[in-house]
Amino acid sequence: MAFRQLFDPESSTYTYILGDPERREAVIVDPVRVNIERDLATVAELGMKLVWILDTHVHADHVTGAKALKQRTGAPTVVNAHCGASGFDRLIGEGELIVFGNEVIRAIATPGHTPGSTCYLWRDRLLTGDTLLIGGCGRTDFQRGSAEALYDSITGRLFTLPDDTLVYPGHDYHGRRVSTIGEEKATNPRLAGKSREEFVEIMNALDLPEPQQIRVAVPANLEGGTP
Ligand SMILES: N[C@@H](CCC(=O)N[C@@H](CS)C(=O)NCC(=O)O)C(=O)O
Ligand SMILES: [Fe+2]
Repeated sequence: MAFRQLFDPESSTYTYILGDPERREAVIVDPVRVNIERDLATVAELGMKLVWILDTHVHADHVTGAKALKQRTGAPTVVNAHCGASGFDRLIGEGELIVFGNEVIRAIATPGHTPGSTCYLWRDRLLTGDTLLIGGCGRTDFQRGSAEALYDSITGRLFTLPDDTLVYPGHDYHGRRVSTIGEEKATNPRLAGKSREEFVEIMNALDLPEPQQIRVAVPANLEGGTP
């Protein structure tokens, strides 16, 4: 297997490249528009062909590179059907599989941060988008977010995975790169030992400033990003 975790310093976004070295096929998850040359170079260095372009949700803080990468590679773009997005080739739902080379990624629908937020499970690792962050979670105060739904998604879907499942988040604002389901269950301050009501109270009291790019990013991302 091949696996790369790439960082966008402006939005603190992680982009992931998953590859099958045998069949030389790769998948990218959450590409950022401004970094597509880097991402294409990484796929080329691996000697692979990009065959799927996935987004974990409609992002509010950066413009996705999905459509631009599709234009360059011909690979189809994917997002969850509940995102309300129109600019993607495949709208997926709970339990659907993305096949590349001899590998399979499973989509786990985890509404909460947004109604269409999806985690992607591949082998021993889970790409959580903004559903579960290291020591945190995605906010629920815009894009039809729901703290109740997020609690149910995290505790009911993600925390029932094996404890040693690796957690690769969509963002980290403190330089952390990877965690595990077991660690998040035990130490995530928003979730460890917290009831659903306590979690909702925490989320409703966050009072975060709007992402700087939200007014540009959301309309662009509903269309799959700018070509
Ligand atoms: N300062 C950042 C804020 C980004 C932000 O709000 N990120 C969302 C994800 S789209 C979030 O859920 N953040 C969780 C948190 O900050 O705890 C920006 O302007 O882009
Ligand atoms: Fe987000």
